[in-house]
Amino acid sequence: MKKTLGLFAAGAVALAMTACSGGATPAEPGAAGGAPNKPLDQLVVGFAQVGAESGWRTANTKDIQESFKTAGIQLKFSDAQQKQENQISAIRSYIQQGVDYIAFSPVVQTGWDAVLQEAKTANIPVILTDRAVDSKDTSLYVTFLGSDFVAEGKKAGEWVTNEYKDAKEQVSIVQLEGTTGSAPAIDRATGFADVIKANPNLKVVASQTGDFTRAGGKQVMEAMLKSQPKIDLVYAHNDDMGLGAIEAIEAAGKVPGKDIKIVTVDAVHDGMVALTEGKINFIVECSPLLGAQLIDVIKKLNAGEKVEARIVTNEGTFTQEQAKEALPNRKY
Ligand code: GZL
Ligand code: ZN
Repeated sequence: MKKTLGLFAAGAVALAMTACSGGATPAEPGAAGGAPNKPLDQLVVGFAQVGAESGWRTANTKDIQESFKTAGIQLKFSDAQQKQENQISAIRSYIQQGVDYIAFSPVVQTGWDAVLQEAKTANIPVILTDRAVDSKDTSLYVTFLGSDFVAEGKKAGEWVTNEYKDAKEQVSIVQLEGTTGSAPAIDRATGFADVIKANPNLKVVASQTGDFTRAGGKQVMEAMLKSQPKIDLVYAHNDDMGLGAIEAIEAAGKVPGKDIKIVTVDAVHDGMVALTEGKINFIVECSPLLGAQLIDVIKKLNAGEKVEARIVTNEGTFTQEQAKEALPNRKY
């Protein structure tokens, strides 16, 4: 009897050992790589934000900070001023501090594998919010929570195609691109081009990055107004560059929304105001309100529950009429 008990006990210990060595069933509390099942007020999350380049970004930051406050989860927050090296060093510092989770919006798609591997080695799950990375190894992050930027580009293309369906001559389009190498800039250009190629009259005569900022949009638009004999429409990858383009168009003595139509993406407050004023003609929404979904992912991981590998935010589009309706009760 004594011998059997001894064997049983040894077996149980061995089982427990494997359970704590990281290959654990997620529900095993405290197991490395498993679910910590910590009380929420003991969780610490490191967030490496892109910067404060646009109205979208500041709305996104505010929403994330408020969501963590409401959830009672500690947030360490950094602003990388749109520099990848700053985001990488912020992520490294969160690894050093041994946070429970790391979340970030990668300023560009490439160059993340090394630091994400360091987080994985340290058993710190990483959550991508807003923008994606092009890492082939999807085990480097738990989920990508954010918009479908190709779909956003397609929605902009559909409006333009419809607006000019009866055009008999070339419609000259200039494109103000977002940050070079960023997922939204790459995908919004792809989606747009995919749709407008159906009508050979629709031609992108110039395309340049304004880095998602008002100043960038204004500078690029000033140059394009000088270099392009004719511009019928501006497709700006975000409202802020569209607002900068409005300043340049007005300074050139033309009427934005009429002489030169404008289509943008985001639907932040100032963009929606310009849409109600007719200076922008159509806006494709990109929601910055990712905080609640990020908290939900963290709670699920903490409880050892499954999380979808891709969580797409739902968002719509706005005409001038719809903007007038929506503006009074928008959160940002
Ligand atoms: C899109 C986001 C983009 C916004 C810009 O999800 O990454 O970055 O469209 C922001 O306004 O700067
Ligand atoms: Zn206002």
